[in-house]
Amino acid sequence: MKNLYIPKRLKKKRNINCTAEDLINFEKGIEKKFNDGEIPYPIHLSKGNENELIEIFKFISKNDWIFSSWRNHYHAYLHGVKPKNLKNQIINGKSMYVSSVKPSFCCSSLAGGILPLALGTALAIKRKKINKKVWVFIGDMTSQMGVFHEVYNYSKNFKLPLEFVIEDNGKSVNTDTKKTWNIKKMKYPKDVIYYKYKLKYPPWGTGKWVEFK
Ligand SMILES: Cc1ncc(C[n+]2csc(CCOP(=O)(O)OP(=O)(O)O)c2C)c(N)n1
Ligand SMILES: [Mg+2]
Repeated sequence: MKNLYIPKRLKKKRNINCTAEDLINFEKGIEKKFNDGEIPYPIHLSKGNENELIEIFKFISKNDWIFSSWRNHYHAYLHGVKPKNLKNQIINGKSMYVSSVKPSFCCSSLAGGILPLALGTALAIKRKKINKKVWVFIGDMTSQMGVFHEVYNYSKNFKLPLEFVIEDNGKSVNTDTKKTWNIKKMKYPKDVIYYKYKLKYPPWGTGKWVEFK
């Protein structure tokens, strides 16, 4: 995949049985429930990055920690949160902060808010000498926040077991990220995972006017 960069030092850890179609169908189910007025809470749907995420999750052990954002349904599904459990959490208003103890999965709906949590977890894992890694998924706009640079530097300087995945859809809601920062080409350190994609849903909701039941 030309639009996906994975550093060579990373090794594959597991097979992913789930297909792009499984992911798309899961989100379609949520879209339908939302449009039918059955989810009176904010939702953020994913579409367009199935193949990139399926590839990335092959490098993630099932015991590792995942930290994600408001747009987390695909990450949770791929990390092994059972689809029924995931769907229930979303229906009950937790689309933006799905969580799970086993597999270890945590989100924050605050832009940048997840980074210090991922860092702290990686620090604890290192101190306790546990054989796990932490993976934090952030968007292109979040990657331009000061907190990303602090967390990145701290984690590298202290050699923490923290991997960064930058998901670049070019936008922050409807704002053009590169235009905002006057950037010609997004640039990242060579040791982060990076992919570019086009989000095939609106930034939040489904684009339809919904009357809640
Ligand atoms: C502190 C904070 N400010 C504003 C928002 C509103 N907000 C929700 S999603 C989002 C877009 C962030 O863009 P990016 O990091 O590229 O993530 P994407 O949704 O494009 O994957 C913003 C600004 C927020 N969640 N938290
Ligand atoms: Mg974005």
